[in-house]
Amino acid sequence: MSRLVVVSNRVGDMTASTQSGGLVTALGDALRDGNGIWFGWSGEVVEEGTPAGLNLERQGNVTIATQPLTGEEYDHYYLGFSNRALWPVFHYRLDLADFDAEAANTYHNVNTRMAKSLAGLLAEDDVVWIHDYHLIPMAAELRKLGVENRIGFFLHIPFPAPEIITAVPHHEWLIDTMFAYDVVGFQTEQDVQNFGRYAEQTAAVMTPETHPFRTAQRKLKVKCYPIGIDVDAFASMATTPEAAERIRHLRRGTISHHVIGVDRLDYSKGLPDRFRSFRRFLEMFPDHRKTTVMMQIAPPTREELTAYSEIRTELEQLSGAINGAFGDFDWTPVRYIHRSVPRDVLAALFRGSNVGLVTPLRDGMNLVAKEYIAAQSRQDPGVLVLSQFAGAAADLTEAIIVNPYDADEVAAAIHAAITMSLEERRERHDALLQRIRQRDVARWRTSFLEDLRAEAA
Ligand code: ADQ
Repeated sequence: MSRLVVVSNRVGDMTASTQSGGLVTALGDALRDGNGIWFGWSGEVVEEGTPAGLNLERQGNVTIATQPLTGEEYDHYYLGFSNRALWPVFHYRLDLADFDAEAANTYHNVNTRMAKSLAGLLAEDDVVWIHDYHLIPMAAELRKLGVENRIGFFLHIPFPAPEIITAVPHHEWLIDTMFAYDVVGFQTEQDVQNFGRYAEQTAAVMTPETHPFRTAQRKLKVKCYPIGIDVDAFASMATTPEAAERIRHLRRGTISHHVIGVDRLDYSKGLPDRFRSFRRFLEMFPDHRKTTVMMQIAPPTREELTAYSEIRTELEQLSGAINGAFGDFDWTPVRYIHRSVPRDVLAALFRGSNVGLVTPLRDGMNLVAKEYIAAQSRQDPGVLVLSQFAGAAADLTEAIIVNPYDADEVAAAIHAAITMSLEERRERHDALLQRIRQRDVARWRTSFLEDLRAEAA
């Protein structure tokens, strides 16, 4: 079988355990099976003028190929265009987007430089799988260098409606480069439709004669490949003796209802709205006050960006205000933890919580929703409350689906979840568990790679 070359902004650690999550779990086996290469940014930031050498390291039978970024590249390519322009726009937050021409240029240049380094590593029949919004134009840059290999792209975040994406200056250039791929994968049918609508409405993209990337041989396949998790690996972390001990600790004293949220501290995750919804729950259902606790685990990310430091301050104020207004000497309603937590601890916390609160304002998929389901006991499962704006909502229809902007609705959903009969909880959970098993991470990987390799053989 042809060798797999994975390209992503950050590369994973192939020596980490298979339970580490992220792309390592998702792609590890496919890379190991065929002596693959994983190419991307090393995470290092070096001074301008430092030769941008390629660092090659063998981890088992996988080659890890990385390059550093200069300080300027980090500021403009990573923080600037990727995370101050594309991330907010793709999550429908035009109000937070900052379009800076220098950042856009550097984004292009980093993609060009990375493509040149990667081209030198490619063998004729390698298949290349590029990931996410940092690297959209990479295939176009590879094509310019004469690379004719099969190249696929998967977008982990939403592809927004054309009315939104056309706000990005030079969006035609950016989206045009997606036509240099053989396969473009999205999380949901909605994303596929949005891409189709954009293509229809933007004539330049649709004219094959004017499109240098489209040839009779290269037809673009656009499809939805919903990402999943390794259900058994996650479930097994939730059922260890250590997990049982943690769970006992969660529901102590008067606490019979434990509500959990786990998200990177990102404005797309709807955390302030979630805190306001929990406050509404305490106002609307005073009987549940002393028996219910909400734990929110939200590790910091992208802290250099103002939008992220602002949301941190906002959450600290909101949790402080709720605890001040409602808390008592023997009860703290909100437990807010601003750091990363080992995955086995997360699994135990999920299993010990009656309600999983996953209420992003926009999310490509949201794996926490699937992890919460995987961690539950089948005999006595908790209830998932899920935002209609998470990609996961397309599949996980037996969750309580909510509008995260509507605090009263989310508050009522928390109440419905903690008062739901065991029979209904089991029915919903069985259906959800079946769904996440059908569409697990192995299926995501194999279906994408089958399509990518389809005409390569
Ligand atoms: P993210 O925005 O990072 O991913 P998500 O899908 O929820 O969102 O994945 C987060 C992962 O990080 C989960 O595995 C979760 O358990 C873990 N995590 C979160 N908080 C943690 C904490 N405090 N400590 C340890 N681990 C924590 C992007 C897109 C999503 C898409 C994924 C995969 O934004 O929509 O589902 O990629 O494609």
